[in-house]
Formats: sequence, structure tokens, C-alpha cells
Amino acid sequence: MIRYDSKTALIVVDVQNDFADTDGGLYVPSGEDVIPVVNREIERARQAGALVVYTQDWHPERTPHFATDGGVWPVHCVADTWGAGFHPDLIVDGPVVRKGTGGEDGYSGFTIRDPATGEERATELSGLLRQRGVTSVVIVGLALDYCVKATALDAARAQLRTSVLADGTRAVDLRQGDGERARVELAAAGVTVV
Ligand code: VGL
Ligand code: ZN
Repeated sequence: MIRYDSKTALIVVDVQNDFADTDGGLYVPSGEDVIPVVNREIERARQAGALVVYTQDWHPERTPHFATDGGVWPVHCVADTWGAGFHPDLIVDGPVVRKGTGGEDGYSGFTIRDPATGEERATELSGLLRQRGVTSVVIVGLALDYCVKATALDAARAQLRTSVLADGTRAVDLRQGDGERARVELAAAGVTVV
């Protein structure tokens, strides 16, 4: 069981309708199953005085992130739509970082990347963590092989002690085995997959 304290933050990645509802635009198989696990972690973290921070994938209607504009993904998490909203069963109690708002690929909660130029920019997430003196992060949410993986790799690169709670994530598995490969990649980068 993961322990929380005031120097640990729980990062809840993209538990949004489009990923976690069977009617969502980019439904992650069994995505809804993470919600009770994630809620339990949120409650444990809050009890320990740990920061809980949420990310939201938040795209404009047209972006090269979407297949309709040359990307790979079906339309999902368009700003201010039902699909972009948090799943109604998720406990939301902490700051929210939105990524992709300017049409960028926003896989990591820490950085966004211009799909045309490849240029990367930081979101406000690392500042939020630094302000609180956070040295360890626990990451849960959707999807393991994209946003959770990218967020965890960036956290480890930023010298944070980084854990991913596997039971609190699910993979898109665009190609079979992506979730499993993500776990291997995370472990190789020094991330503890619990
Ligand atoms: C995600 C694909 C496209 C994710 C976001 O949240 O993992 N995956 N956009
Ligand atoms: Zn997206």
C-alpha cells in the first residue's frame, strides 16, 4: 500500500468521460474500473495532508492531435463538452491542470508539445509541486500507455520519486501489449510500478 505525506502528491490523470465512459469518444477498455481505486487513493492522500492534483486533456475542436486533422485519435476531450468533463463519480478535491488547450499534443501533465514544430513547453504542474515542496508523486488514471506513462516519465526526469499504481490505471492498447510495454519502460526509467 502506498503511503502519503505532505511531501507526496497524488496525480490523477485524465479521469474524464471520453476516456472512462463507454460512450466516450476515446473509451479506454474498463476505464470506469479505475474510479473506485482512484477515489480511495484520493481519500487516503487527503487524510495524510497530501496534495491531490488532477489533469484534464482539453482540446480545441480542430487540432492535428485528431484523426480528422491528420493525427491518430478520434475526437475527444473537446474543451467544455461532456466528454472533457471529469467522470461524475470521481472525487475532485484539488487543483486542475489542463493540457492541449492550444491544440498541442498534451500527453504529459508536465509538458505540452507542438505537433507541427515539436517544440515543448511546461505546464503549471511542476510549479504547483515545487511550491508545496513535493519530492514524491503517485500517478493514477488514464491511459497507462499514453498520458500516465508520459507524466510518470517526466516526473522521474524531474528527479521526483515516482510511483504508478497499476490498479488505478488502464491501457488504451491501440496495439496489443502497449500497456505491458509501458510498464517495462516505466520500470526501466526508475518508476516504481506498484
Ligand atoms: C490520451 C490519447 C490522446 C490520454 C490523451 O489521456 O492518455 N490518450 N489523448
Ligand atoms: Zn488527447
